[in-house]
Amino acid sequence: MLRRILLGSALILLASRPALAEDGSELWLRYRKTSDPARLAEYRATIQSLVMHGESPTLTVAREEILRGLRGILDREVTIDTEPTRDGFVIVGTASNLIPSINVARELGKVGKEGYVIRSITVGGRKGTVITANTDVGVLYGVFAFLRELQTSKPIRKLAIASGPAIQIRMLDHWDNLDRSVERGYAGKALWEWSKLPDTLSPRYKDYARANASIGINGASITNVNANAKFLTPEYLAKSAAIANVLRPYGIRVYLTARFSAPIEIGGLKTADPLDPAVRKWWADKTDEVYRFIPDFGGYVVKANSEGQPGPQDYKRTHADGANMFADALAPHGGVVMWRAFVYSQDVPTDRVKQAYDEFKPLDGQFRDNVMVQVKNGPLDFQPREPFSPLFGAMPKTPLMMEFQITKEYLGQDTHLAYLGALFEEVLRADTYAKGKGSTVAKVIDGSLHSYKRTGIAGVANVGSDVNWTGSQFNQSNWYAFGRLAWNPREASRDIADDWVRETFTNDQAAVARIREMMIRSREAVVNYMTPLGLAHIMATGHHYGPAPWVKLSRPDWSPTYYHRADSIGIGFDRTATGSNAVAQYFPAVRDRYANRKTVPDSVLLWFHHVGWGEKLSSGRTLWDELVWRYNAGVTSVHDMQRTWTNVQDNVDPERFKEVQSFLAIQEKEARWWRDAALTYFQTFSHRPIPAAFEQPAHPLAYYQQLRCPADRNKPRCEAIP
Ligand code: GCW
Repeated sequence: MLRRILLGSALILLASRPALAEDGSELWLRYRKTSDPARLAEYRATIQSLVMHGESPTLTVAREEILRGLRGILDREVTIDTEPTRDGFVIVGTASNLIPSINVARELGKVGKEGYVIRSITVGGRKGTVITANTDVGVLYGVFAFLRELQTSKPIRKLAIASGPAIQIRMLDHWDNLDRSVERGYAGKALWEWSKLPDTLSPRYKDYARANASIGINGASITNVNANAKFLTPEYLAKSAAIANVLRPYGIRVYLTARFSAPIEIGGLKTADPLDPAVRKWWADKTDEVYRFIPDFGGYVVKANSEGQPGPQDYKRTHADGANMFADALAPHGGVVMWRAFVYSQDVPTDRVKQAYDEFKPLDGQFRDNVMVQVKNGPLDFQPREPFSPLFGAMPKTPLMMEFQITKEYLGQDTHLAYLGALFEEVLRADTYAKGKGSTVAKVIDGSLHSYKRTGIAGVANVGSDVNWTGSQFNQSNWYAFGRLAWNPREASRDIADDWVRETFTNDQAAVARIREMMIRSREAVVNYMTPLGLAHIMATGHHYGPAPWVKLSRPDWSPTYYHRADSIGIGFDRTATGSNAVAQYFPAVRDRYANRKTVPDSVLLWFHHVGWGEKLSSGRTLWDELVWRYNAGVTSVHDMQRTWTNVQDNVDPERFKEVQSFLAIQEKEARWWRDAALTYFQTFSHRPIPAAFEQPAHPLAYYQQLRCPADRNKPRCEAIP
């Protein structure tokens, strides 16, 4: 009887204890108990004690992290030892903190300053594991890598891992404003609580740092490139310094965006001319001041003479004059300036996609050696698909950084599931032929092609104040994939997705495979239902969310009609010699492949060619039929994604399952909206029917043209979409 009463109350207790909220806030650092019993037994036998010497802020957080991770994964505490005196020791530290009998000098010689070595070893007859590196931050990265092995349920009895980053600067660019709005942010407000800083530090700063360090990110530009000079005032430098203090132990340096006209706006000068001595002195003094606040400040990110931002051309100076001014101010402190190549102007009569190359290529060799030129992955603007920017490979004397956009401005933003690992990989593996076959974009970025002394890669951040950090559960995977590829640009996006799914959702083999394959195909799905066959920039004006291929603005370079050029003959932008000849900016092998209708891949066909509606493509279908086919394939892919997700229901917690499911429902509706809006519009030119085998658009064109979809996710969406 007593037993029954006790049992009963235990049950009540259990039922009333709130379940651990699976809201996505833990990202991929969930550290849940290993689910496979055999694996758990292996881990418990192999990891019994922690031996960790050495003191530093970075080693402290490394210790904190490994204990936290092991506690969760093993579901028990590990013993802290001073010596590896029992089987199952894990010894962690830089070589100088280890014991002399562990010799890993040879491996450490290969992994560089930030790399790590994880190896199964025997010391004095005791079996254990060593996690070591040349620096403290390398140790931290090693700890995260070890925890990843455990979280992904890998065997750990015979570890022999050695890894170092291929790229030096691996950073996130936040487009965060002073009022906590985020340009192109779809995850709530900015992380940085400017009004409460520097006195109050949100605990999220530290979790942000942990997440970044876990994937090797070592820089954060914390302010918008559409910059506000106020960020450079002492009041705000103190706030940035407070953030830098939290990020520092995690190996992350802070960068700031510099508004070119700051000397006028906050310095009281009459000019911002980069060759004016007073202006140069102002920046030198300002930079000294920044370093007094943030001694390891990384440098400036600058958007100049782009989309209305001030810049050196306002004073008839070149981008090199502008960049070099900052470089000179930063050089005494070891900082770098990241000068963005995202420039175009409606006053320049050429094709917008040619302008960055035309502007920057002639400047190769004119930049100081602490200038890096930051180039978007494609020549236009973060579209679902673009060919790689022709600048990659074209500036052998100037270190070019890659700029990817993790926040999916043009790929469905918060709600649509699109795994960008596939996009990043496609660009990194693209062959520029700058020095013959095999001259991939990755080799430009990692410096190996042109022996750049500095190397870097930036991702426009998708994080914000939302509980799940990124606006959706799956958007987390894009942050993750960016970091992993920044560390190793040759890694397969499929493997990265596999790890992410295991760390984030489940280690169940079948479920992992299903979710991973869904992710791999998701980006192409978006390409198909938004901009198939090399179409681009046919999104609605301003917010860039829904379709609006019919829009014609007074600025052609912002107009969808400028980009698709549909007419009674066909569709597409002729960028060959008979058109804008943008294709000539590529090295001959690439140029010839793209310029030739017989060899250009369908994926970029309409980017380079104006193609007749009735022309036959490689599929045997006419262009029009192919367009219809692709738009429908996009919708079908979303149906497949919905089915896949339903199939993994048992492997995913109900909270996140539901959230993803409801977003997929939005995506399905909106994929059809995209398809029907685009096809009914393009049909006004092609005058061809949508083959009967396909679902016919539910409404006439006029209906789609009057739909409005607000950019703000908190406002009602396009509810009327069928
Ligand atoms: O993609 C476009 C965006 C702008 C952005 C700009 C840029 C920060 O629509 O919002 O401004 O690119 O990269 O500078």
